[in-house]
Amino acid sequence: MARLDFPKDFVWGTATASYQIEGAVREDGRGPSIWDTFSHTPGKVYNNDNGDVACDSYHRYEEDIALLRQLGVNAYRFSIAWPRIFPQGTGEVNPKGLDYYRRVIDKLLEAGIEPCVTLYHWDLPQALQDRGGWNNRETIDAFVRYAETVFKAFDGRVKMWITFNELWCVSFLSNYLGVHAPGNTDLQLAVNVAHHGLVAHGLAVRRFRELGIRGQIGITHNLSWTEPYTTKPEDLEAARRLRAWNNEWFMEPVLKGTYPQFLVDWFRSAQGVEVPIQPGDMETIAQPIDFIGINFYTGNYGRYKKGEGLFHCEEVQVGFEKTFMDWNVYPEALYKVLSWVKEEYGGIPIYITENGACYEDELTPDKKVHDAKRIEYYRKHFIQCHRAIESGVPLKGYFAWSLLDNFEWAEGYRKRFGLCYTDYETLARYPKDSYSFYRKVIADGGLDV
Ligand code: IFM
Repeated sequence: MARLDFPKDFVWGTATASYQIEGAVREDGRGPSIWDTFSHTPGKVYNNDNGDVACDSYHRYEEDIALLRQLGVNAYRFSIAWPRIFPQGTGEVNPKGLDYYRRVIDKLLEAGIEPCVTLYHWDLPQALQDRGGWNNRETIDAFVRYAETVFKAFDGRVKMWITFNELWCVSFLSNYLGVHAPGNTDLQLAVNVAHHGLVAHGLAVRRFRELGIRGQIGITHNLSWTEPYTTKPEDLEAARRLRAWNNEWFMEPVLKGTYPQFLVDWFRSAQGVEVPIQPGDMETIAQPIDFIGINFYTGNYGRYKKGEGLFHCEEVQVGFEKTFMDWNVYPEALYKVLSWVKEEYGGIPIYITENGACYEDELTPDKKVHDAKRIEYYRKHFIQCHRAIESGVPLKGYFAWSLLDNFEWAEGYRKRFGLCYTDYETLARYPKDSYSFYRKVIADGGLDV
């Protein structure tokens, strides 16, 4: 048995997002978001579930913070719902929206937990979508106004800020694959959305610096790893295209001020799609940031197959265990991603801002959940985090997804990622075995393997 100790100042946390946990969608002046519209459109979400009530964290946040305190985390990542702050996206600030997050932040600080705020975790005000959403550059200006309002309101109390969560999902999953709100299926539109999100990120960072806001700011990308199945050139290239679509397309503009040229050419020649870059955009996007957030869940093997998807790359099944999302359990891919980020982008501090697993949980009559597979998933990923740190990757912290089971977007409530089980009938929360496991890792500052 070996002992894996993490650095003393390692940040241990959990993460959630507003629409997934809050509920109270019509309370205290909140305006509708694209997720209200989408989830209320029959057939878009499994079982036609929606976030009207979700985990009711809007009313139960004190209970959630008590769970965080018992867990022993030193940070909690949550997102602010833009439509609570500006119900119509722009216009007058809604003070009650700010008050809610002030209460959450105060409670966290009282509990000795650092708040880590994500500004955009997908709940775009519907009023902005009605004017074109992220396809319209006016949404960028609205975002910057929203961001600066929140920066000023919580300056000094929030020390860690994330502009966007997973622009790949905001753009390609939501506007090309049509799986998430607003549900479009147009590649040019998706590329526009990705670009405008990146510009909005850069402008918000610039504003953060101009205002002299204290603390660190970064962005979170969902990265994954496609390993080529063979060393044949066509397989190497196919896997590379898929990795670049998931990873470089978002990392390179932010950290180098360029798009991966071969993919720009690919989009242009294979799809007739152009990136809508305006003068100054790339400099804006590449504002220096303090850290990069990585959400990591899975990876795969890929090989060339003509006509397969956008990039002629098919996934090869090599016998990985799968989670209930049907995602491969491939912990070494986390190490590969972290090592690649260090090699490609130098010493930028990294936080894993999400990692976790969905399994079919069962609540026993004595209100326990014996989620051994989730524990194993965490254990294996902690080993890879430790391995990365040992090899010199500047990994500074880890946020488990998620504190509690919640609204899993198009999958509704059937897919559970929580360390705590949510009983959606009573809204009671029950810590699972994985919660106790994580608590011990945090308390011990590491684990025996
Ligand atoms: O639930 C989501 C989260 O909102 C964004 N990252 C992936 C999670 C699991 O699918």
